[in-house]
Amino acid sequence: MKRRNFLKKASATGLGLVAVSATIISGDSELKTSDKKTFPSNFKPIRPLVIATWNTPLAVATAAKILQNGGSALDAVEQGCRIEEANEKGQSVGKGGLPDRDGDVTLDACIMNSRGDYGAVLGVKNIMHVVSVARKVMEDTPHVMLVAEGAAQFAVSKGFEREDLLTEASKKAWEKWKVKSEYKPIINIENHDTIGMLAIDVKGDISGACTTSGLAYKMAGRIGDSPIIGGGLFVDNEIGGASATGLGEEVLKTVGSFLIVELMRQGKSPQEACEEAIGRIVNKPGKDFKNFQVGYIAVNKQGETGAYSIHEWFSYNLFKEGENKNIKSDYFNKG
Ligand code: SD4
Repeated sequence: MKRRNFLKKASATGLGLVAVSATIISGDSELKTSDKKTFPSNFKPIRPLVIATWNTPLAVATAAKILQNGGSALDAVEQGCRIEEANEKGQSVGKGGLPDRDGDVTLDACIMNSRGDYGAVLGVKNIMHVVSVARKVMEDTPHVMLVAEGAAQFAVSKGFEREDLLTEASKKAWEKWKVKSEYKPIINIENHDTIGMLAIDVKGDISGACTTSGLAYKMAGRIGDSPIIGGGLFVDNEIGGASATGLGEEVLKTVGSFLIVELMRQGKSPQEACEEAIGRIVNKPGKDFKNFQVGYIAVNKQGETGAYSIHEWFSYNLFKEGENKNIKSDYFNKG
């Protein structure tokens, strides 16, 4: 039953819903429209634009170049993310990513286009460019997610090559970790280069992608937020997009990226929306957020951006109006 009909029926049957609060009815799309942030008629949306988690200047420059040449936001985010996947020094993504407890590098990635399509691969071994495999899942299969060996076989069928992703440096780090085998997420140290990227192309269309090797020394089979729609990434071409980094379990429990986009839909700026999403994590009763980090980035359709994290030292790269800058994010825990 439509909400309006339900309300009519309820008052006709004397259920006494006269004092229905604004929060209850705020889900109605007619009302939501009136809540939407309005921009002056001469407001020019900022485009093209790229925003990505952490200090990822080359990835962002690569994406920006595609957009400046008239390419699509989808191509931009895919190619941008591939830069970090191929960067062996980045130990949270692609080749060189830190392995799980058993020494296996397993990768997660997803991608969303401006039509709201989504593709993802989870827990994939031995394939470097998982963001591109995720795109193939989105475009060439009737599914949205492929996992582990099935995803790797699909990748191989599409021409991707299997290769060893464990570099000497990551192997050494894992061997050192094995001595104590202590698992605790370390703020900003193990979580420093998962890339979540959002782009707006010259036509104003928005796409996003996210790729990671997940938490270092995770349990075999563990999947975080990065490849999960609404967790590590969400894009709605009418509203904007959001992406996450940090302790995926906390992002998933609050459906962080979806939450941010929905808050923007209700009229919040990207900055306000990111702050509220962090608030949902840190304000849980008894939540000890001191020992983990979560960071969000967001952009709306007009090209306004936002970023917020629990702790200091989260940063993001932003390309707009011809400039590509690394910017330190504001954060919650100011002691
Ligand atoms: C995860 N969110 O798997 C990812 C980890 C991350 O930088 O962001 N690392 O939980």
